[in-house]
Amino acid sequence: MMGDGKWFFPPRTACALCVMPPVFLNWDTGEGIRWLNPLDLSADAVPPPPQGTAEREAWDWQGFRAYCSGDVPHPLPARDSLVMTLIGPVGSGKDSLAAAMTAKLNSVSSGDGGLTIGPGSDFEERLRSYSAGPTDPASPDRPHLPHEFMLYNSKVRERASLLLFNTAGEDLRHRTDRDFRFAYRAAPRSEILVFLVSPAGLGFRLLDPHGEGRETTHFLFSRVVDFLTEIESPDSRGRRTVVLALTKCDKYSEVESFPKPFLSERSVPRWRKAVLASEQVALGEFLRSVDGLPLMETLSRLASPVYTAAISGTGSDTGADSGASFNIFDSPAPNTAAQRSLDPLVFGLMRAGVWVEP
Ligand SMILES: Nc1nc2c(ncn2[C@@H]2O[C@H](COP(=O)(O)OP(=O)(O)OP(=O)(O)O)[C@@H](O)[C@H]2O)c(=O)[nH]1
Ligand SMILES: [Mg+2]
Ligand SMILES: [Zn+2]
Repeated sequence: MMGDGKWFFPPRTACALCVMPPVFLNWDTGEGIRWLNPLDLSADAVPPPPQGTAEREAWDWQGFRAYCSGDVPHPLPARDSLVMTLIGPVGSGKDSLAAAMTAKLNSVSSGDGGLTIGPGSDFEERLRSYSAGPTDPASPDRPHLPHEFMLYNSKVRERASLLLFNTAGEDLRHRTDRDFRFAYRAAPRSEILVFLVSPAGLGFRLLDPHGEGRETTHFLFSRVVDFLTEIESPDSRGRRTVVLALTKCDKYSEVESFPKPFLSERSVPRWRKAVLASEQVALGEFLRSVDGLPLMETLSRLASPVYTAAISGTGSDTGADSGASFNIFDSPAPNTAAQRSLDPLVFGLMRAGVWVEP
């Protein structure tokens, strides 16, 4: 698993939390990294002994951890990690998507793609926090913090972590660039960016009276895209997966142009590339029919292709502004395919080359 210099998961090359200025990381030379003992942060940083040596093993046992050498020192995520950020207007379903993902992780089996995904340690706590109503916007003393998921590839026996950053719809309304940068600090370095649009954002106001309308959604997304392209580094575009997630698709059950197979789960093995490819075509046709292509074009400034996902059954909108309502103990709603909430992640894993088809 370690030591032979061949890693399945690509190592991060920059700290996801320090965007301005970016802190670049080199896990082999130690660039950008300070190794500290969390129990004694005042002690001097130490250089790590080479991997695979007995010295290193003893050193690891002492509990040294990688800290960022940026302005504000903080623990670095694992060497092998992917970052995913959710972006969308107020009430577009970000928390609900995160909750459904968390609850459905165990439906990814090694038979699907050689990978299994597990929550870190705090499954219950995380479901609660995703169900706590509208998310507060980030502020300097309360930044958005990621939840960590474990990725495990049983074929090559390697682990990596996935850091999921949820943001608030309110963040999109920030006026100053500084606030904006702060709220989306992990986005420029995210391998997976998910933009959520609920039916209102595609022009279905009657189905989704509380949602942000088409023009506003497009305007807000263009602002994020402008922000990201302005501070983009040459390496980020190639590594990035951008997904337009159509949320609350259960509301399209009576809409003729919406392809109905998306309202039920796929059969095993899920996420077969041929199936995904034909689904992309079907969703593309739906988007064209509702004049959603300009939105796709705007997002394609960040990466191409832009993937689409159809998310349904991650909440119910019945309690008006009650926030995410996904509950793993609920019986499924009529038009529900909550497993599909893992699609944005799977697209990202495939693109990062860490998903092996069975
Ligand atoms: N019908 C339906 N409603 C959903 C679905 N997913 C979420 N909702 C509802 O949409 C509302 C908003 O959901 P949230 O997940 O809190 O939205 P958010 O994007 O986190 O909102 P902010 O934190 O305010 O930015 C809640 O009432 C959810 O129950 C879905 O798949 N179908
Ligand atoms: Mg939220
Ligand atoms: Zn940092």
